[in-house]
Amino acid sequence: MKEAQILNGYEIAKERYAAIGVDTDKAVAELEKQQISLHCWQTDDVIGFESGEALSGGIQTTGNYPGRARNIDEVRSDLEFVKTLLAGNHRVNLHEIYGDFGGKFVDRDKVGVECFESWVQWAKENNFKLDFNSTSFSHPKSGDLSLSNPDPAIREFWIEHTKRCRRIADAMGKAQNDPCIMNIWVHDGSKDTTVNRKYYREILAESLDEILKEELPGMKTCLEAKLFGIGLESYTVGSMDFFEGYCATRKVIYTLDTGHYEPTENVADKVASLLLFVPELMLHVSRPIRWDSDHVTIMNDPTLELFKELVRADGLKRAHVGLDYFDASINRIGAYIIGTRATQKCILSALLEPLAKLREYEANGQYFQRLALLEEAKTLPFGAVFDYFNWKNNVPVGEEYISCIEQYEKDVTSKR
Ligand code: RNT
Ligand code: ZN
Repeated sequence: MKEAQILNGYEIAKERYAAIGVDTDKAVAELEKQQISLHCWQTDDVIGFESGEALSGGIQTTGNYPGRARNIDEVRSDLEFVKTLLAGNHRVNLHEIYGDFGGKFVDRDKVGVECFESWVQWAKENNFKLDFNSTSFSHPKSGDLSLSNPDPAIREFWIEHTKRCRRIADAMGKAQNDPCIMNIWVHDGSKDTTVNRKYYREILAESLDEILKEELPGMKTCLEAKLFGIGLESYTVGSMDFFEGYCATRKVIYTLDTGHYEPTENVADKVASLLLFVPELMLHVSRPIRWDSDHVTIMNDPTLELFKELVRADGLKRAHVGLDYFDASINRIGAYIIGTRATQKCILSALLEPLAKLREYEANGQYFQRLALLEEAKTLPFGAVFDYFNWKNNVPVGEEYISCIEQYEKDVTSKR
């Protein structure tokens, strides 16, 4: 797109928004500050570098598009390329199985900071901040139950793993002078009718209490709830109710993965309740199609609503925004850019809402006016502001990134 076109479009948009009390420059500045945690597992279909064990634990990737990253250098090179196509400074979200194990097998109860030193170094060189995840899936000891396992040996193994991961996250946070956000998701559940439902939840709560005992100022822990997993359809130990209660009573960050709720549930509406009772939120922005299918995030109604609710609740500053999908059926780098830019579009759209006026209408009981303005806001020249945002940050504007990704595919990923 031509520079003059972008700037003219922006000037018109700026005036139009100003007329309803919205400052577009301010919204763009806020969006520039909003970091998005890029989930490293989109590069290689959640395989990692531990042993190449098949993905298990209720999650699944589908597709075999060529060009999957096969080793640590390829994951890093893909992420470095991704960075060139995104405005703003972002984070990289690592799973434990993406450690730099130096060709050796390091079991999960033996992992330590040394396995992530090269990541810390790489992140520093590339101006990324790191986030982290313990990994309880894809392991011979995963089974159906990990932290909620009645067998003390298995439970201890996973407690030890998770404690070590928290220490790794702490070291990352200290090295980058910014807390590393560590997510704990365990797949624990059961395929069929379960009668001891409360029992496993008691064990999970006990395990988590044990894990969280250690004070680690360089990191923050968050806990992810889920509806069900593949092969674990009837019962999920770490359900919504479980983690809402746990996070509220223990004051722990709640991870809201948009793929983890009933298909007709209004996920966005959870934000304004959760923010009253948990310290912060971690978001896994995803797109479920019929189930938790982890499709590439797009600018759709649920995602728009999610960020509108966050802005309306003044909660964006209490939310850590991350992505969580794994699509192996299309160009994986393309999947990153579509999803990250879609998330940025949804955030921008929320920041451009004429909130002051809408609140005034609501307070006065002027409900026709409120609905009318919400409708009109949908067709304001939002795209011109998003184009300007990308132009201002020297990254491709609009569909220009398609050819950049095609070029990278030609030069790099197609040769794998
Ligand atoms: C699984 C959870 C979890 C994983 C990642 C790989 O349903 O969403 O966040 O996707 O940890
Ligand atoms: Zn998730």
